[in-house]
Amino acid sequence: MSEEAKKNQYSADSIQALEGMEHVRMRPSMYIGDVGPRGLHHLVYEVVDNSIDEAMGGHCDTISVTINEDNSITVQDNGRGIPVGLHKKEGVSALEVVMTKIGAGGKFDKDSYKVSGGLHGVGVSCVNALSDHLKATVHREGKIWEQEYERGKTLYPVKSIGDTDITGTVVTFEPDKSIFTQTTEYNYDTLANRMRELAYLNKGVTITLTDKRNKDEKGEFVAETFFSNEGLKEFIKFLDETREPLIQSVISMEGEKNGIPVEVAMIYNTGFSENLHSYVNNINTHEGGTHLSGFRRGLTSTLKKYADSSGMLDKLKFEVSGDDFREGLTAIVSVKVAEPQFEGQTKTKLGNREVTSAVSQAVSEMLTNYLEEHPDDAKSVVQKVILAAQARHAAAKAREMVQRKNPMSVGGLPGKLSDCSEQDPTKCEVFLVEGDSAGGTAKQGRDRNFQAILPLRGKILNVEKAMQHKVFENEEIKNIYTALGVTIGTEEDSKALNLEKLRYHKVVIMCDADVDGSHIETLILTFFFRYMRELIEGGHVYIATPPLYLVKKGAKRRYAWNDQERDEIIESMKGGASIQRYKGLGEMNAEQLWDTTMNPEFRTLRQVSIENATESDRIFSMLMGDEVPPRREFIEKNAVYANIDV
Ligand code: 0RA
Repeated sequence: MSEEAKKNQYSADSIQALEGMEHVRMRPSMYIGDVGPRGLHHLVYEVVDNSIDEAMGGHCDTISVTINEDNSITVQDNGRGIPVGLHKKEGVSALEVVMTKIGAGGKFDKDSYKVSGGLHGVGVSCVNALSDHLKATVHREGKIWEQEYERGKTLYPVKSIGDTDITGTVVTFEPDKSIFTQTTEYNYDTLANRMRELAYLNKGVTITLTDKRNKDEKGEFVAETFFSNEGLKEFIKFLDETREPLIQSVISMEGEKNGIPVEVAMIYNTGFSENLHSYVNNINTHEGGTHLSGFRRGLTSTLKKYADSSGMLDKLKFEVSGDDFREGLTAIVSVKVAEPQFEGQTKTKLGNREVTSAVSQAVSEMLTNYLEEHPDDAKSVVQKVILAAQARHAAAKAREMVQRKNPMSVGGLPGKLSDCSEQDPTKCEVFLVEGDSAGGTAKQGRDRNFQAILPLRGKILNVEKAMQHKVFENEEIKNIYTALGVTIGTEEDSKALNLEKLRYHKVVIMCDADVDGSHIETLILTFFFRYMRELIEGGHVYIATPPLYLVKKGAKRRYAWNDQERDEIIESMKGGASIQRYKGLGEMNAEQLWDTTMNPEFRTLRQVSIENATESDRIFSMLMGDEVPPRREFIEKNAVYANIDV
């Protein structure tokens, strides 16, 4: 290539790089999912993932994440440091390439086993593009190197700013307020949950999280250190902390099958729910996929073989099904896949076919060993499976009742449902309302064209403590199924929810804004989480937010949703205002309920999402389970009423 051609090539490349970065700024959602709180936190995960990669290669054992006072984030690791030398093809420092080229990642380090990377695997350059300001500092070969950027644009060439005797990379970034318009405030708990999860998934790596915005009682910054010696084994103990174990110890394995690193840990508890968590390259695969199928296959075939040969099934009059082996099971499957194919609605379902048999084999070997070495535990598990099969038999009948009713015929709808006239489900909403009296008010206040009301009587069943057939026999729960028009069981999965005939695309939980109301709200959410997870994942579940106060002065009426708003309104009215505290929905008349809580123009609906299914699972089992002490601790820690952000 001539000098001239080289120059042109270089500028062509840098234009391409620029275009890549511009594209990230133009279409951020394509890269980080969204520009709400989720996307904002995703930036941190993306940077941390790079350090995790370095740790997985065995070059790093400590990562620190700091939320700075101004909500900027600093991530530091003690790895080798991003190379700063000339990148031959690009003609600039490798550091600059990593920071400014979309998809550059670790391309020039082919030998490293690179499987981590954020959900979208976009790399740190994407974080750079979406940051007002970013500074990268590298400690490497005795020198400190630095480069800064604004909205992804390099401010100066990589320079050396001094000497050092450590190695590692430090990245500080400030998310761009013009992109993250909703909020640029980081949530400590959200980051802590993810760092804890990463520590369990990558044992031996110390991850610290420091919040410089807040101090504790001792006057020190709020901080936590996450570290796990035993990885998934400890993760299981953490998840099942509030459940009673059925067997002596956590069953676990770690190894490579057909070239795929596989880690599995599981335990049985005395409860009835199935809690499976799966990860691919440290990413939570909510929708499951081939690794989870492999786990199920290995578990079922091994346990079935054992149970058959034990003779314990001989007296059973019906077949044991796959589901029966998973009642009271908590398990985590974590695999590392070089080129993962993500499928499904939220791109969290693993598609790689070859993974199924790898995981299945791993699970078979692990379980066969355990059952041989722990005959007492093996017996307890088989006994539990038999109980589950019997309960399922009873449940099948109850479930048939739920399924048989055809929700499309008016006759089949629950009598308590006040339906809307609109036929297009995408335009329809149903309010699940606590109590008949509030239900009556809601019925008067609603817009009957598109809003339906289903009153629920008092406390609904705590599904966390109930066996399946009790759940399907429950009157209120049956009403919810028929009103929504959803059925259970698809061709692929006997437990999956069939949403094809969902009659309302918004399902709104409307409860009193007090402790009882929040308890009922939690009971309903628990039911949705355990039995209608797909409804939450589809973004159909919402929580209504009735106001707490009515402030009146003469003919003026204003509503307040918290104490601060109330005080501001009182002040703006300049004295003489009277305040009414709404203790329940029942204290509002139909018009007030419409104005504040139901009218789409003015209401605030909180959409329920499963940001972290693992954490939600723990919270539900804790709030709803048998063990009281941890629940009290949780509620005390979370003030007057536990506002679960699932
Ligand atoms: C590629 C090559 C080498 C290090 C890294 C990437 C690296 C990247 C990040 C991102 C955050 N922390 C990091 N630490 C290291 C080093 C190659 C070598 O030294 O031979």
